[in-house]
Order: sequence, then C-alpha cells, then structure tokens
Amino acid sequence: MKKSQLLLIACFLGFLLTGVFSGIASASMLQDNQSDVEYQEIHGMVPQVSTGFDATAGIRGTLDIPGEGLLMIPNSTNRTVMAFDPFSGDLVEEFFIPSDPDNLSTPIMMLWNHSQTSFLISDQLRKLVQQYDTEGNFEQTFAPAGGEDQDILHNIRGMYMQPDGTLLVTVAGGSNQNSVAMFDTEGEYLGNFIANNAGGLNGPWNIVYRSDFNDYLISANGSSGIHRYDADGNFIEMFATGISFPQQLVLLDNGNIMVTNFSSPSGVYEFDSEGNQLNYYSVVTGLRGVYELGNGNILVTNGSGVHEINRNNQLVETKATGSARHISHIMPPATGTSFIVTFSVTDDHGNDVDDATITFAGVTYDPGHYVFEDVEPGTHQYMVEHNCHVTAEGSVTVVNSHVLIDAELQGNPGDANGDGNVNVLDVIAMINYYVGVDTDLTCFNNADLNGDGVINILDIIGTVHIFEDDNDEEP
Ligand SMILES: [Ca+2]
Ligand SMILES: [Ca+2]
Repeated sequence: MKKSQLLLIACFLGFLLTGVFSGIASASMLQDNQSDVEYQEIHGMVPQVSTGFDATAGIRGTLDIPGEGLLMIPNSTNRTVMAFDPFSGDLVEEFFIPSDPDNLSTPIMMLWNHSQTSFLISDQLRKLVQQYDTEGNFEQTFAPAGGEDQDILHNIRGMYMQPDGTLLVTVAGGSNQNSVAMFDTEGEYLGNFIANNAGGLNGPWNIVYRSDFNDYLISANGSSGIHRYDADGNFIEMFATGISFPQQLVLLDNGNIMVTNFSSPSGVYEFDSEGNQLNYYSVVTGLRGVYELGNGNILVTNGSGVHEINRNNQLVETKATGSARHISHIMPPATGTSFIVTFSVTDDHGNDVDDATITFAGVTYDPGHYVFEDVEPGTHQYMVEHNCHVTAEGSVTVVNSHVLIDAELQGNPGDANGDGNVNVLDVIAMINYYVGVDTDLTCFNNADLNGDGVINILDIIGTVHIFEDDNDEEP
C-alpha cells in the first residue's frame, strides 16, 4: 500500500470516530425532536472556539447616533454590538459596543435605559441585563440589581421598556422559567408581569406592545406560537400557532406583525393585526432577528450574519458576518424635543392608587391617566386629586430625559365618606359599616384611625373627637 493510501485511510477512520463521539456528546443533551442546533439556541450556548472571534477587536470611533437612529444588533461570536443604518441596512459601526467577553456571552438585544443615559443588553447565558455607557464601556450589571440570581433571571432573551420605566424581560429557565419578569429603573425585581406558564407560555423570546389594542404579543419556542396578553399581563388568546421556533417579532407601521421562525420551515412570517398570515419569506434560514427597513426591504439575522432580503423573497445583500441576534431601533437621546412624564401614585400605606385625577400643565385628565407624552422641556405644575386623600401639588422640571414622579398621597383621617370634610356624616357611615348595614366604606383607611385593619368603636370615638376639636378651634 502506498503511503498516500495509508494516510487517506487514517483520515477516514479519524473522521468516523470524531463523528461518533460528537454524536454521543450532543445526543445526551437533547430532548425528543430537538436538533443540537435548536438545543444550543434554546440555551444560549456559544461555541467557545468560534471562527472569527477576536477579543481585542473593536476600537470604536466617535459616533453620535444620527436623527434617524441606528439598528443595534448583538453579535455573540465577538461579544459585540453592531450598528446599522435603519433605511438601507448598511453596516455603520461594527463595534458600537466593543468586544467584551468578560461581561457578555450570548448578548441578545440592546435597548436604552429609561433615562436614555446608558444601554441595556440582555445576555442569555450570563442570565443578566448588562449596562453600558454611550461610549461602549461596561458600567455595571443592571438586572437583577446586585448580580446573578437564578430565582429571578435564567436563560433570558428579549426585553421591552415600558413608558413608565418598567423593564420587561423574558425568562425561559431556572425557577422563574416561562415568565416575563419586571424591573424598576434601578434594576430591582418587581415580580412577574406575565406569570409563569400563563396561557401555556413555554420558552418566551420577544415582546411587542401594541397601543392600538393595549395588548402584548409574546413569541415562544416551546409553545411554538405567539401569545396575546392584556395590559395587566392576563392571557387573552393565541395570536398565532404552529410556528415551530419563533424568535423576534416586530410591529410594522401599518399594524402588521412580522416574526422570525428559527427552525424549519425557517423564514419570516407576516401577519395582519388579527393574526391572519399574509406572507412568508424563506430565502434566508435559521432566522433570529427581523426589522422592516426604511427602503421597504427586510433586514434579518441568523448565525452567519445580517442579511437584507426583499419582498420577492430574494437575498439582496449580506451586510455583516457573525452570530447576529435581535434587532432594535435606537433613536438618539431625546434632547430639546419632548419627553414622557409618568406618575406613580400611591397612598401612605404604599398601596397603588389607580383612579386619582391629575391636572398637568393646566389640563385636567380622566381619572387614572398617569402617562403624559410629548412634554416640552421646562417646569410644569401638577395636582393629584383623589377623594380619600389630601390633594398633592407640585412641579416638575423636564430637562433632557423622561421623568417618573412618585406621588404619595396622604390620607384624610376621619373622612370615611370621602367628601373632604370630617363630620357627623362620617360617623354615621362608620356606624353603618360597623353594624353591617353597609358592606364597604368609601375610604376605609381614613376611617381606620388607629390603623389596626378593622373599624370599631375606637375609630368612631376618635372621629367624633376630630370634628369636635375642629369645632372648638372656631372662634
Ligand atoms: Ca366626610
Ligand atoms: Ca381601627
């Protein structure tokens, strides 16, 4: 046998053995009907030796976000975030967030923080939302505040920033799996917006809020569809089913929804606002992210890069290579234009008051209207009224960011019926409640003078004293 023939046989045997061992290794981690590619995708695993990985890559030039904004796409090969033009889809800056393998592993999606002073990046394998400054430097872990907590975040994917500054994060693993977790503007965990497994949620990926319907659409690979929830996070119905592995979904200007399907039949599905399928674009597969470009074409991402496709299902151009994730449209920080002022109204027991009436900048709004958009910079007067509480007044100075106002309303002790005065009518209301003639009190906390959670003779006597004392003060 010739030397070259021996070499060939040796190579062939080696190839066989490699195949057998890698087959065993991946089969042990798989569940039924799951490919190893899907397993890695579900769990955010990135091959540690990735082609093209360069931890020293990524000196970012000085770059201001232009008026039309930038499309931000994390690249989990290099642990970077790339920036693209929202009209053409062209690569603008490969290292908008320079390579940071110390703090990023499988970055999925980037958003502004609420004040638009830092960027937040969800990282699937790190189980953290990481915070970066506008120059691309790591600042700190944002959520969960204090660092990793697998009882809160594990196997996280997409995020949504609500106008009031509450951050929603999809959770697919750990003890809080199959939920959408909520965080305040400091990254403190507020509980779940979508309860675990609500509406059969399994493996959530991405969140879209639709103001026209005041609802939330959430894609999920385990439940293979898009779930629909109301503004309080209660399940309504399935928006779409039978999508084997949906990832990112986006709301188009015309109200249509586009969603990627990572697994076969992979592609972009387009639905009308009622969930009726309109189109399907399959020219690029293994899809993760999606965005409708200003030029009318569609930008999609997968494990090999960022690609522009058109509505004739043709590949126009590959814009960048890398393991590309979800696409977010980041606008320049709002300066000098207008901002959102949001009120959080609570009573002096820390309970939410959801039906207070706010007068903002001279206009009185309906009870419960707490979010004011398009507020110009400057100082604005406000008043918060609620029948059981003392009216709160104040002013807010808007400079260059959205503002959240915590309005704590003080009770009006003794005013059980909420008419603003403490008198014999309140005593009658309390007696009627005490003896069971009435089953509720308009302002229970005002009647419960000693704060022991029940209304009894002590509270009634105390109330009598309040208006007797008031009368004594009269000349
Ligand atoms: Ca009263
Ligand atoms: Ca009491």
